Amino acid sequence: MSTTVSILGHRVERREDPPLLRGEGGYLADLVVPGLLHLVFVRSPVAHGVITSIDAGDARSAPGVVAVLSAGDLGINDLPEWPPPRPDQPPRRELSRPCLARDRVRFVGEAVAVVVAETEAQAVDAAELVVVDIEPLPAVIDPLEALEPDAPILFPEFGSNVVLELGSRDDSDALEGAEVVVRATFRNQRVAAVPLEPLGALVKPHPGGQLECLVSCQAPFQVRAGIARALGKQESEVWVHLPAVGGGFGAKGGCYPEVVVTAAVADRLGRPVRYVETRSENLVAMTHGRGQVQEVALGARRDGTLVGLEGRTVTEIGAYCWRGGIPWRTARLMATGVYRIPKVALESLGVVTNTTPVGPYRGAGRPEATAMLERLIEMLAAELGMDSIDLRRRNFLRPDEFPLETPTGASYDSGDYEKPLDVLLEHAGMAELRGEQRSRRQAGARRQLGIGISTFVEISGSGSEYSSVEVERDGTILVRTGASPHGQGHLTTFTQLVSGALSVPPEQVRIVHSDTNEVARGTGTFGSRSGQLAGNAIYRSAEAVLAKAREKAADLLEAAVEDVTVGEGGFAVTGVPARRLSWAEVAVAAEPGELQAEDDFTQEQGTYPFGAHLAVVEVDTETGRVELVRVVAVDDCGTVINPLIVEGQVHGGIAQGIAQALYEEIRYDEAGNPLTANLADYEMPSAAEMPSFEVEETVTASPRNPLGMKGIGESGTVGSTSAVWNAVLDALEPYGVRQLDMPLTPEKVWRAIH
Ligand code: MCN
Repeated sequence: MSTTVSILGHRVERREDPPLLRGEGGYLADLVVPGLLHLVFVRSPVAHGVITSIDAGDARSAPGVVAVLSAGDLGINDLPEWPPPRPDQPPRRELSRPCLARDRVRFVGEAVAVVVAETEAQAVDAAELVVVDIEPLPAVIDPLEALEPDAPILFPEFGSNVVLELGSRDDSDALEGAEVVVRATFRNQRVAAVPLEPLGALVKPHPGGQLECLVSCQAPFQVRAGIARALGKQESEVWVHLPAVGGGFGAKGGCYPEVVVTAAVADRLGRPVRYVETRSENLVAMTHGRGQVQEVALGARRDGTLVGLEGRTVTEIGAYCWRGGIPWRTARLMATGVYRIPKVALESLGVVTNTTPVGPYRGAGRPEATAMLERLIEMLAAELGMDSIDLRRRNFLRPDEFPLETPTGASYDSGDYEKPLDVLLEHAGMAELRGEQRSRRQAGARRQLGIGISTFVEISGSGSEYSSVEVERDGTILVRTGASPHGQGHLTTFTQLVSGALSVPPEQVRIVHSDTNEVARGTGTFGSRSGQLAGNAIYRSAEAVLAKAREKAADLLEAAVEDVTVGEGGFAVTGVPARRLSWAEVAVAAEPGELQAEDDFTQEQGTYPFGAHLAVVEVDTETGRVELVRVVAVDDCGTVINPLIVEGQVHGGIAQGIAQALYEEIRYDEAGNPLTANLADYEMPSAAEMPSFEVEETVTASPRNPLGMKGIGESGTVGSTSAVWNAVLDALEPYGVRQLDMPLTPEKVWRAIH
């Protein structure tokens, strides 16, 4: 048996990995259920149109088919707009999202009908036989075109494609007093989350009416609420629990229409039903991320002091205002980043188009805001003839200014932005890098070097999370958490907290999660929240249980509480080594429920992790190909529970940031047909395209939670995307290229050079 581990800063190996590596994870598609029916969606091939008829006659008589159903058959309530534009505002009904299209389709891939059959192959074949007649309407794909007065309107009852709106560019003269102004239009392109396991649900109706829903998702309690609301049931009639989940990256956060339909079909047919998305469906049906046009200007005095930020951002919402508001709102919140920008006049619009709905994707607004700022800073430095690092330092918010409220309403907790930048520059060896760059430029080398920096702050961990810690009669410490891991290593870090707090070996700790029948309540895993919210809740529950158990042990040992110590093996009395009790002995003597504690740890304002990233690229000036040579990341997520897990999280985030900067882009043709609906057309990189990452950390505790933690799950994407973007544009500087949007594909780079 291994010994206990310290609560914080210990590089404990992930305890969740061995079963996954042995293939024993039990993903949704692998589950074997007797009598299982298979469900396949008939999806719209048209981006915008009116459904005139659905002919399911041939499909219904096809082999193995049990049912073919459309919106009218199932009568499911629509999914409300989420989140509403303002917390105090109710969702607008006219913008709600039907689970199956009723009269109109609004994007290619929208589910129109569902075929249920005895085997998956039969369902796929029968779905081909369903004839959906759609009278096409003009479609609008580009978010700027959707703003034009004569643009096709997606929701005529609402009357405008602008569904979200905050701020104004005319609020004040934000650039007043600026001696230098840089202006630019950036297109932060739309990308896909591409979790290795796509979306899926398996629903079993139980006698008595409860629906057991196994769902590949990030937030089982939200999914339970979503299914119950849509089917008009009580939440107690819906039981959501999760098999192993193969990634989500923000995009599995909500309750998808497909999941609701699967539940409705199982409920109606009284048989277990499974839906598993195909890879191509995943690229059109799962929410996309990013997608923001930024028309902005940054003004400064000649000495580099920033004066103001002015402009307009147009965020793509896709066809339905369903989770698109999350990145829209966060990008605005983080619009001033690590800098003191006294005046901001920013109009933030969210616009619907005939495309796949947009939602949170790792970073969800933070990488968009950082990319905008970090590019503007580089452009401004060039304009001022100033080193961009000096320009950053001159405008950083200072450690003694925290806590502070930014002009766009973010409430920063703590920060020391020079610290990671200093570590970064020392680690990277900037002088040598610049020297190497100079000599390649002088020699007119074919492979030019580019060095890109990004300094950033992001938001993590707002809201609350539930935990319960309980001692079972055999001494097992049973932890129940509302967090819902799908790759983040929670079993390891949460065990670490409990093992350290109670001085018990990790094997003695059992974590229960992702099950609405087993856990009293919960929020879920997204927004880099679980480490700090679930972690602090678990830590506080464990401390409370320890206090109760110590008192019980003192009673049993007939000693004063102050004399009872806890250590490996359980409880002992100071100075009397013979008087000892194990956790099990104390638990057996306790009343049921006596050794249990719950906590709902809440952080209204969240915490603000930050860092500095650097990328070095080689650009082949003859082919336009960009090769990433080095990535150095220095992140500050406050106190760290497990540096190994934190580094893993940073690695994953960096890879996705690089993917956006160099490779990935969701594209449509003018009629709204997806051009990137498979992994041959959508260029998702693999480990082969990545250099080995160099990762360092600094620690600036958050004052907002007992452990001093901030989040780390998304930082990698926030810092790396703009570091790589800046690096490529740095390499192209001698060619007079000032602006080039991501992804920096060979063709785009080559055209810019030539
Ligand atoms: N941690 C720590 N010390 C800290 C902060 C965190 O040891 N100071 C640990 C936590 O205990 C946890 C892990 O690091 O084990 C990540 O914690 P946190 O930053 O709180 O993020 P969440 O657990 O809330 O995970 C969500 C985050 C997000 S928003 C996305 S998107 C994302 C990510 O996690 N999606 C992922 N990482 C992912 N990793 C995998 N493998 N798959 C995904 O889909």
